[in-house]
Amino acid sequence: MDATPGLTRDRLYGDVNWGGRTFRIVDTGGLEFSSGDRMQKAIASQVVLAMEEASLALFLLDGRDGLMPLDRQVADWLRRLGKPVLAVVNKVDGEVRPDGIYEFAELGLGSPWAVSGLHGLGVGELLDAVVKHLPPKTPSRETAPVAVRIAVLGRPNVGKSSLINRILNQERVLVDDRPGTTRDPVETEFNYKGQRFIWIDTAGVRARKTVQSRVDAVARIKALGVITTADVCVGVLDATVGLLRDDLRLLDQVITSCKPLCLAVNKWDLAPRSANPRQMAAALANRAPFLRFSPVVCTSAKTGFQVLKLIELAAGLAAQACKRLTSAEVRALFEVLRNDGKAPPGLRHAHLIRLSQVGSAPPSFHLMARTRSKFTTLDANYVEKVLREQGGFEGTPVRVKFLVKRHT
Ligand SMILES: Nc1nc2c(ncn2[C@@H]2O[C@H](COP(=O)(O)OP(=O)(O)OP(=O)(O)O)[C@@H](O)[C@H]2O)c(=O)[nH]1
Ligand SMILES: [Mg+2]
Repeated sequence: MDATPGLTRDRLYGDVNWGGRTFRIVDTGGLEFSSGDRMQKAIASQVVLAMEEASLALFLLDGRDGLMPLDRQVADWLRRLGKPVLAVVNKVDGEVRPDGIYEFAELGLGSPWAVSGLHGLGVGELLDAVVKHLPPKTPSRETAPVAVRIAVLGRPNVGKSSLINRILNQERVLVDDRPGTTRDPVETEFNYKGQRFIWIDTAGVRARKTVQSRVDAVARIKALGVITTADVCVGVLDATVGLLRDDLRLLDQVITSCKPLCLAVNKWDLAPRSANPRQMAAALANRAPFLRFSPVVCTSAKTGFQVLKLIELAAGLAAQACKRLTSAEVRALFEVLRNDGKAPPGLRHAHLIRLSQVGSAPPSFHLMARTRSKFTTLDANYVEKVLREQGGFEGTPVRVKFLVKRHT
């Protein structure tokens, strides 16, 4: 049995509870340094942004490739950002280059930490090291009621800034009818029904291919960077335009970042009279199945239609994502998974022995079996569906990791 919070597939990120501390691991874009390429610089600027807020950096290296010349460049560059850096060598799984990690000591970042994302090996030791580098605990910060951070994302000109203005009922954010008005994410704090919120208005995001200027590229990276710091994301669409490929790319980014998402179909005042919100929601889910868990609300920043509903929806999703089930609730879900005759074969044939919730925001679960069974995507989707629908996580991405109990 192992405990590997925040670790899915071969990536480390998310909120982690470890050694009595709670901290967030942010996954940045992959870094490459090549001949002054504009987009690579933009990716580097995303890392700089992430580092401004970070207490330390984990520099992930590929243990199968060994030390590459680029790694030295990146190590030097990271060191110059002035925060502690730990070298983490990933995908070391015993069979491949068992001693290969030591060459990474040459980076001058201290002894490298070997982990296997796939097997969860070495993760506990790494997290112990992370905790040692965290700033001293400030009780007030970790226990104070935190504001819900809501990132508002969408293509240019869909009405993101107007929505926020309408919500606040004041002209706090610049509104203009030219696309590309908002450049930097703008944070606005307010209270609604006793809850603190921070609304983050972002620049309209276009597909990377159509991004022309460096200013646009940086605005795009900043908008996407906001996703990782948000508790919940609002994807704004234009009712008169519908769902475009640019929207899909952006929304997919939210889902792969495991953030709860709700959709605002804005400019509803301009929709044809025959348009119907329920049909709209169904059409969106049909067009993009990955959106089928995301609640949809049709809004108008112009008339104020449903904008408070949007806040309530976002607040509800944020609360859902942080929810911890009681052990009785987890046991009840486990009984459903174990006894459901309709479950896919991988699950039905596995000797399931336990389900546990190992984290929240995103809700993360470990499902343990006695024997190694062939779990497929079908099984994973099924488990996620049961947890989402019966565990009360309807609008939230849920993570599940299958574990096999080791024989002792
Ligand atoms: N009719 C109507 N017009 C709207 C609505 N929401 C926004 N608009 C108009 O759409 C235009 C763009 O609005 P913005 O709020 O600046 O759009 P944005 O998404 O913030 O744009 P960028 O910051 O460029 O990404 C403005 O002319 C708004 O007045 C709405 O609900 N109904
Ligand atoms: Mg704007």
